[in-house]
Amino acid sequence: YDPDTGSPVRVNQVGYLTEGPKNGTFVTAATDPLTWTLNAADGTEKASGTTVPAGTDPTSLENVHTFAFGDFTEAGEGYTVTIDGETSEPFTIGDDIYGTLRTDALAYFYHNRSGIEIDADLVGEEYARPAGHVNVAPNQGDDDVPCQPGVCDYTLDAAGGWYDAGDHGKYVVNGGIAAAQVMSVYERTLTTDGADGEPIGDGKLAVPEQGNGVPDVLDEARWQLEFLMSMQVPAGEELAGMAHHKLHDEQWTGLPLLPHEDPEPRELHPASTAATLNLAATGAQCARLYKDYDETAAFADRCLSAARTAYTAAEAHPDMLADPNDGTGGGAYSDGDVSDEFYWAAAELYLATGEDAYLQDVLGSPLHGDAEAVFPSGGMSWAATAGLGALDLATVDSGLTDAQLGVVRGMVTDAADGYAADAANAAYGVPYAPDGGRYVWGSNSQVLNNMVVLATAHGLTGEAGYRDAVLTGLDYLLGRNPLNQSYVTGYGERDSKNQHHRFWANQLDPSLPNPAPGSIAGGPDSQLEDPVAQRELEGCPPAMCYIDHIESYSTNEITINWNAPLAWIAGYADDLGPG
Ligand code: 9MR
Repeated sequence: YDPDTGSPVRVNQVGYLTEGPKNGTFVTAATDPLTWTLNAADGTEKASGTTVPAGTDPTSLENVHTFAFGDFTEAGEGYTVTIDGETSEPFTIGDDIYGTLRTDALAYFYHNRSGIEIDADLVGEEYARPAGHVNVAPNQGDDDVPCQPGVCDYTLDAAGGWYDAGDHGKYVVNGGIAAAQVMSVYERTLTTDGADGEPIGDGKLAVPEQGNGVPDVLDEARWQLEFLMSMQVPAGEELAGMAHHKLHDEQWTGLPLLPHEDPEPRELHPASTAATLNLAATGAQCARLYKDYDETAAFADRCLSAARTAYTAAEAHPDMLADPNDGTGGGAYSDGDVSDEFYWAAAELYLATGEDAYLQDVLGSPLHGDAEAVFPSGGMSWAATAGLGALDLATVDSGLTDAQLGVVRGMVTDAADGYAADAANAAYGVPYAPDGGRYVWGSNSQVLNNMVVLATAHGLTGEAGYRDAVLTGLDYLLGRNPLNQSYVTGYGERDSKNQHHRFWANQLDPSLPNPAPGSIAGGPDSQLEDPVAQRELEGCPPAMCYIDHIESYSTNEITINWNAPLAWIAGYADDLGPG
């Protein structure tokens, strides 16, 4: 295993905030400190210092040094760092380095909408495409989807929503956390001192709903919320109020394949408790955010009613687990433990309604007060959602007593303390120390979700250490890592651009585009869970088990539930810069 990692001087290839920490990593056999120099674009030396030897980094099994130039605060572009004759990729120092990332990361969702034409006027000719799954041949359409045999005898109109990922499936579980985090991109701006939601307001994102009086980020989330609600089992049916786990093609399709060309029959899969609670949680969050706009007040009511019905149904069917073997034609997204989904849904319903019954379910949950259970060291994910509820309980105005608020905020800061310590211990500054050192499928999203917890703790306490760990997390994702890889398309000199995706498939068909800017790759997965990874990455150290190859779906896919925390973090980081 011998990847091309370019320069051994590793930096954030996008840049560093003027007043923020500025750290890098140097791969070298040397054991004594070395001199680093910071160079301006014209080559003049602007600062220098010595590296700190850090020994063997367990995530890359390489000997490394770290270096820090946070004291240097002169804004500019094209800076590089040179150590021992080796020079880094160029980077910027400035306050406005994450503004386009905030909107690009959100643009991902419009690009991946189902059931609507993607308009060239909004995305350019390269990314424009016809509507997918609207029952125009050869498509089967999502407007009248039958169940798998034996599952139900009705059909649902489940058109719309976002495609999950590189495939054309639509799943309620990862769809739920993604919708929640996109809504939280907006809600963060309401609950955090100094944040400014204007860059995602009406008229700011490239979405067809511009100018409708509602913040564009809420328009985007609504596209998915409507789909989530459409997955609910209709009244009068035996499982009324439950939500179907997912809808996707009968058989897996190959790459490349544009959505409107997908000829496979679509099928609804059985209802599950997890999906139902995703609907309850996101419906409740919807109710609380969309009621503020006249244009969406009725929609908010509909969300709340769906959320209540879903929660009641989940209580009546608390152990309908999705089948882990139901993975033909789409992902299984099975989850053997739904106590976290119950916690999340109860928290959101309490925050939406103020009702004591929901609060008692929060307080009575075995997870409540247990920071390690609510925020696992590996991070929140589609399968570990309790933290979403805890973050909202900690930040959204409610009738919680000071003591109750102390417990939830304590969980957030306890977890953040752990992630900050992980970042401080890591030679690459990453706030992610998974069990056994194993990087999981979608590890970059785990890093991001830990950063969301850190950023929330920063908002609650103002402690700079939390902010710094978020920023070193961004450094890791944008190039300061063992592969010298920026995992976000269009950001940094060595960016990922061949992610696993059925129509952003330029690697397979030059007439198709690469992923749109602002699309984050899943990242290193040390389990090597696809044939390309198994062939190309054998023997890789954990943080190097990644390849920018379109067929490596376990290391290089893109999904809505990974881009959502990227958008959240980009907004947070953009708001850190003055003005
Ligand atoms: O993100 C999912 C990851 O946590 C699982 O380990 C993996 C295998 O079950 O599945 C991932 O989700 C994929 C889904 O099953 C199918 N569409 C693409 C998703 C992202 O790779």
